[in-house]
This record gives sequence, structure tokens and C-alpha cells, in this order.
Amino acid sequence: MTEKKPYYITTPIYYPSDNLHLGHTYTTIIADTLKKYKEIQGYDVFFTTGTDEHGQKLFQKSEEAGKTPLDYIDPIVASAKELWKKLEINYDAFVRSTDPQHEKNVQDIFQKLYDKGEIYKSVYKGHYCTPCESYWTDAQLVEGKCPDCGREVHYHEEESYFFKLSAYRDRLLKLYEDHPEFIQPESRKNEMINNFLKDGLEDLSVSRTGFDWGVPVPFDEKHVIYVWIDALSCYLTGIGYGRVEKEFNRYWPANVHLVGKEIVRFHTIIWPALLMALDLPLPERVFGHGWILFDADKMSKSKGNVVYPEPIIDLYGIDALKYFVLREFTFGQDGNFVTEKFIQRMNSDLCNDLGNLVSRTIAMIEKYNAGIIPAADKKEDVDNELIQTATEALTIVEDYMESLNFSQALEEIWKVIRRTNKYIDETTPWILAKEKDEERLDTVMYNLADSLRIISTLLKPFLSHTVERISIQMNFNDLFWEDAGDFGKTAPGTKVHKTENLFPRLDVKKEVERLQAENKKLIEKRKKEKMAENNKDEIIEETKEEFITIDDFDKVKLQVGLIEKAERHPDADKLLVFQVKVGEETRQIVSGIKKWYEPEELVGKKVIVCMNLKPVKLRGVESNGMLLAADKGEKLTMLSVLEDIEDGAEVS
Ligand code: ME8
Repeated sequence: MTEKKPYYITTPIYYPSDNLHLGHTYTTIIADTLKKYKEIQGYDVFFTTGTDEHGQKLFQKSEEAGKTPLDYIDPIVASAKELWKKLEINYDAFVRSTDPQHEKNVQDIFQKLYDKGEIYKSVYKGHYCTPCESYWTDAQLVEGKCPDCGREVHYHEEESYFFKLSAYRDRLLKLYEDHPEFIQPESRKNEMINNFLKDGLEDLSVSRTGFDWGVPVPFDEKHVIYVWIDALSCYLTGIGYGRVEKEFNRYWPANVHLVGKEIVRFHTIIWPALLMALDLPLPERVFGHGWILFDADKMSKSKGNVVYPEPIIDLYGIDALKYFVLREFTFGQDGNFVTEKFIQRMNSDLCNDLGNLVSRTIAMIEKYNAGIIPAADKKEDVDNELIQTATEALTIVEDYMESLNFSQALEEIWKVIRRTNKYIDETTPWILAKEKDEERLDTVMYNLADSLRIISTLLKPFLSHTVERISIQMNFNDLFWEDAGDFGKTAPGTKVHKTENLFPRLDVKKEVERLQAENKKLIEKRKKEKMAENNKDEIIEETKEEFITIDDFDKVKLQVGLIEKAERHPDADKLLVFQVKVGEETRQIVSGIKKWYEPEELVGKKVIVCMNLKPVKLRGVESNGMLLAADKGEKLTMLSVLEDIEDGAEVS
């Protein structure tokens, strides 16, 4: 027997600052599906995931809860593991970064880098964003705020160890050039080059002194190792780095690091540079997928738009959730989670297309052939078309899977499903039965059964439960991947029997309400549990960033203005240029509302003006202030006043 080739997949190790949501589940489902797919293809796959448990943010969270960090983190880690169990995620290593073995390995890595002269001590100066645990330079700040999360930063200086990242710029550029597949999708590579590498790289601060919830620097206990060396090393420690050399050498380098787009930078700049410094081979590729958005916004607990996977699994099963996330979101791009779409896809793709095909096929074989799959002897052209679509799908699916395009791979399988359904309509078995053309009817039944075999085989890595349920009814024993490229592998004489419908037909409105209610219930339940644990009446910290104080509000100067003049912007289709009288003064304001208003419509209208917005030039025309408008997605409408009031009046 030939030895199986190793294949190594990782997900990020997630922060256990809160229960994991649909976003984390997305990456993990992708990794698990890829694992199943590679295993079916004969690889020996290792899959590492875990939790990233150090850092100031987690420390602060635990302090707010009045707990030690581990007391705070442990239940969240347990619930993450519970979730993966519920989803039948088949990981091989779950690295907790607080695991003593991992911590020791991280210290060894740090020591090794220091001994090699890759790390040196200096002073870090910059603007620090606590939630992101990142320092930013003046130039990187956006309007004085953190460029990643938009929150307040504070200036800070501290002694720190630095990794000589700057020395790796040219090697990184060469890596991208020699291995175009290293960063995927391609667009992310350009982002990395343009945003971070083009103008040179700075050395990276890799230790902190302000808190001690981290792995101590082995030769200077005043410092803890800053999160990224600690977190990224999980990909090594998960497969036994410094511990089980044989296992490590077998699986390293990784074939795919799956990550969300926001941490591509860490995985394609810092990580390969660290590996180069450690003289370790580099991973084959880093895939930065897009975000699952909710109402076009990133899911976050503070925004109250978290979707938890548990209610979806409880109500509709693992396969429905997997199918939706793998099919709906084009891998690499952002996509909106819309509950209606989830239910609609269950109805159209799972219930109508797949479910109906299975139940119609089995019902007909039972009716016309006493439940025994007949042999096929009387072929017609229409059969060849079906056979071609069915047998060609294998290589197309493989190609899509090679580029991790799960959505298109599933679409390809659905092409076969839809083609097979069409075949029933084209061959009209009920008429063949009426006309007693038994030979032809047998051929049609056989072709349907064998197409279902191919479909089931191709679906195995994606929807294993569904395939199992089809296999029980169709009496498929072994479904071999390679056989999906051949027609005629189903043995005539196989007995089928109908037991259940695969997917029920759902009432969209009712189910949307039900699912949203269940998600809300879970959010409330988790909130209450936390309150009970922390002995609090109300969890204020979760939502505090949503509120501003009256002092904050007072900072915004709003006044009533009279539009005296409105014209099209000379260089921009979407912009209008207004002259707005506000009491004694007249302001020039540029506004992006051309799509909704003709300039003439607005002259003479009273509007609300934000007076103290920093002046900007928009396509070369200066704008001093902002006109307020209400946004209803499709339509913008200008804000005005109910009663006539002098321009210049203050809005408060
Ligand atoms: O960044 N859509 O952890 P994290 C899609 N600990 N994917 C999402 C998502 C969303 N809305 N939200 C989260 C960290 N993810 C570090 C990683 S790795 C050495 C250290 C997924 O808890 C996605 O994979 O913030 C993203 O990169 C990851 O969760 C971030 O998880």
C-alpha cells in the first residue's frame, strides 16, 4: 500500500473573549470541508484550530468580570469546543495558547530568534489601540483614530523587543513573485504589496511591559511576548514543534492557512518573515476569505447583530448550515447573512432540487420496478447528455476545490442535480409506463439511480449527513470518489426503499421569525448567564461604545441653513455643490446626493447643516460642513424643519 501524502490545514486560533459566532464558524466549516475533501482524495490530513488566550484585551475583559483570566476564558473555550462538537468539526489539534507546552515552545522560539540576532531591545513610541492591541504611527491613524477599528488611541512609549522585520522586505516580495499562489485571492497580494511592502517595512514590536497576561520573555521576565509570535506559533506547536519532531516534520509546512481578510497581513508578512528567521520552510498558501456581514456591517456583539450558529443547527441541521455558508458566500469576498436567503436556499436548492430528485427517483423505482434498480439496455441521445453532465462534473469540482472555490464546486454539483431533474421531465417515465415501453423505462430508472450515485459521491465532503440518508434509501454501499467520473457503477438489482423526505418545505416568513427569535433568545440567555456569573444587574460594558455622552453630542454643531444656490460638481457625477446661508455666513458645501436630487429642486429649501466638520476638498472643490440626510438604503432624503424657522437657528 502506498503511504498517504500529508496535508496540513489551519484556521486562526480565535479570541475567547466571547462566544464564537457565525463568522468563526464559517472559517472552521471551510477547513473541515477541505479536510474531508482531501481525505476522500487519499491524503492524510491534519487540521489545527484553537484559541488565542493572551493579551491585554482578554485581561481587561476578565478584570471587568471580576475573574482571573483563565476563569473568564475557560467556559468560553468549553463552549467553542462544544460548538465544534455539535457541528462535527473533525480537528486534530486544538491549541490553547495558555497550554504550558505551547508557552514553552513559544519561549524557545523567542529565544532562538534572539540568539540569532533577529530580535533586539529598543523603545516603542506610538499610538496604542487597546482593543486591537496595536501600535500605530501618526501617518497610519485615520482622523486621529485607530485605522482598524476607528476607536480612540492613546500615545504611549515603552521598552520593547523588536523583530527585524524590515530586513525581510525583499525576500517577501520575491516570495510573492516566485510563488504567486502564496497569497490568495490574488487581490490580497496586491493589497499587501501596495499598503505595506512598497514603501518599506518597519521592525515589529514583539513584547510588552504594561501587563503580564502573556508568555514571559525567557531572558527578561519584565516583558511578555506580544500576541502575534505567540498566536502564529500555534501552527507549529499544533503539530508537535519542539516536542514530536517526527509529526512536525511530517506535516510542516502547512498546505493552507485559512484566515479572514483582516489578518492576512499577519499571515503573509509577519509569519513568513518569522519562519524565514527560524529557517523553517514556508506554508504553501494563505487564503484570506471575506467577511460574513449582517446588514452590510461586520458582525459584532457591541452592534447587537451577532448570528450564532447553534439555533440554525438545532432547527435545520448541520448540513443546511454548511450548505448555506459554503454555497452562498463567494469564497474570498464579503457576503451578507440574510435569514430569508438561508430559508429560501433550503427550499429551492435542498428541498426542491435535491430532495425532490431523490424522492421522485425512489418513488418511481418502487412504482415501476418494485424497488429494484433495473439494468439499462435502451439508450437514447438524451441519456448521453445527462451522462456527460454527470461524469464531467468530477474534474470541474476538483478544479474549483483546488482554488478553494466551494461555492462554484457546489454549483457544479447542482448543475448535475438540475440536469437530472430535467431528464425526468424530458423522458416522462409515467408515459413510458403507460405505453408499456419497459425497456426504455428501465434505462431511464437506471440512469436516474446512477446519476444519484454520482451526485451523492460528489456531495460527500460537503453534506455527509444528507449523503448518508440518500445512501440508506438508495442502498449505496461504498461511494468512491474516482467513480464519480464513470457512469454505470451502480449494480442493477440493488433494492431501494423510500423512508423519508430529505428536507421539508419551509414557510419563509414563519421560519425567518422563528430563527431570529431563537437567535435572540440565545443572546439573551448568554447575557443572563454572564450577569448571574458576574453578579451584575446589567451588562453595561457590552454596549457602552454605542452611547455618546451629552458632551460628545454638544461637540457637533448643527444649524438650520437655507440653500441659496445649487450646481453640479464640475468633475464628479454624484456630487452637487451648494451655497448655504447659515445666519450671517454663507457656506460652500459639497454633497453626494446628485443621484436623488436635481440641483434646482433644492434651492430655497431649509436644511440641517453640520457646521464644524473639518473642511475637505472633494474632487478639487472645497466643502465646509455637511448637509444631513436620512438614508433608507435605496433612497436618501434631506433633513429639514417642520415649521418655518430663520436660517442660523441652532439644532440641539
Ligand atoms: O484574529 N466573517 O481572532 P478572532 C468571516 N486571535 N469570518 C470571520 C468573521 C466574520 N464576520 N468574524 C470572525 C484573531 N471571523 C486572532 C487570530 S491566528 C494566529 C490569531 C473569523 O477571534 C475569520 O477567520 O478575532 C477571522 O480571521 C477570525 O475569525 C478572527 O478571529
